[in-house]
Amino acid sequence: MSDCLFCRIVEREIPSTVVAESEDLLAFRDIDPKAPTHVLVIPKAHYANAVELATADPALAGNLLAMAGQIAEAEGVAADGYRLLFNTGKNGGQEVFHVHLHLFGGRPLGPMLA
Ligand code: IU
Repeated sequence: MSDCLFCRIVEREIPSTVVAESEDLLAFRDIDPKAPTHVLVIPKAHYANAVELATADPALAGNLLAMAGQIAEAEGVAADGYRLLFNTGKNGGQEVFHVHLHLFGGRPLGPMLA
């Protein structure tokens, strides 16, 4: 989808700082990090949200979670813990409608909701 920001990041039309990549997945640093480690993990194929991805391709959804775990290890945040988050839809705070798993780590993150 040429009008999708994250599809354009996948195509390298928009630059990003890539931290991991596979045939089907890409992980890059969030442009506006909310924690010392803030990485977005996305499927290269376009799905609007996490449920759409998991319904269409459960194996890919699982691989996406597994990649997040590998990145947490590589970033050195796994031992102390981290947060994985899918914002879903407008009320869920989703702003980019290409599914992305937020990985936050490197500091205590506090309660889930303010
Ligand atoms: P959200 O879950 O859709 O609200 O998260 C979108 C994220 O995408 C947000 O944390 C932005 O900082 C991030 N982002 C980015 O990394 N690169 C961009 O060019 C844009 C947004 I626009």
